[in-house]
Formats: sequence, structure tokens, C-alpha cells
Amino acid sequence: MSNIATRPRARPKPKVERPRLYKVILVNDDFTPRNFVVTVLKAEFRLGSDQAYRVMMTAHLKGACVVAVFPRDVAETKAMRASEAGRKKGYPLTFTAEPEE
Ligand code: NFA
Repeated sequence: MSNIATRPRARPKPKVERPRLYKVILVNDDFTPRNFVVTVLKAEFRLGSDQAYRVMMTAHLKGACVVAVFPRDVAETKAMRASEAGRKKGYPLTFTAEPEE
């Protein structure tokens, strides 16, 4: 007689890992106007007005602030686009992307 499926099923833990997420970080500078930073946060990261203002002020007061987390390619593209928006206006506005711990 077949004993298929009569033993306790072995359930090896699948050794798959989620892709790491990357943080996009807004870096403070002394030149980019506050309202321009807020505008970029709203346009590039779809933050609401209140959240955009809070992120801008946190970077302003503490030196940097995490804006959002994304898969690597999305984080890098968004950081680049947002930094370019500032560069286009002659501001040193900088966003970086770095892996989560
Ligand atoms: N520190 C800038 C100012 O006082 C505002 C700013 C905030 C710039 C966050 C860059 C990032 N105008």
C-alpha cells in the first residue's frame, strides 16, 4: 500500500529573501528655499502638504530626513529626479538613496 501523504509533511523554510528597500533621504542645505523643497516633495514623492512641510522642516532642523522607502531602482531614480529639479533652478538641493539596515 502507498504511504504517500501519510507522513507529516516536511516544510523546509524557503530560502528566499525580499529585495532590500532603499531610503530616499532629503539633505539640508543653506540655499534652497523652504517652499521650493516642499513643492519638490509634493511633486516627486506625492506627499501631502502637511507631510511635505514636516519632512522639509525635519531636514532643516536635523540635517537630513527620510522621505520614503522604495525598491532600489525606484529610490535611485526618484532621488535623481528630485535633485535635478533643484539643480534646474540653481539650488544645491540634494536627495540620496541608501539601503535600509
Ligand atoms: N535650509 C533651507 C532654508 O533655510 C531649507 C531646506 C530644508 C533646504 C530642507 C534643503 C532641505 N532655506
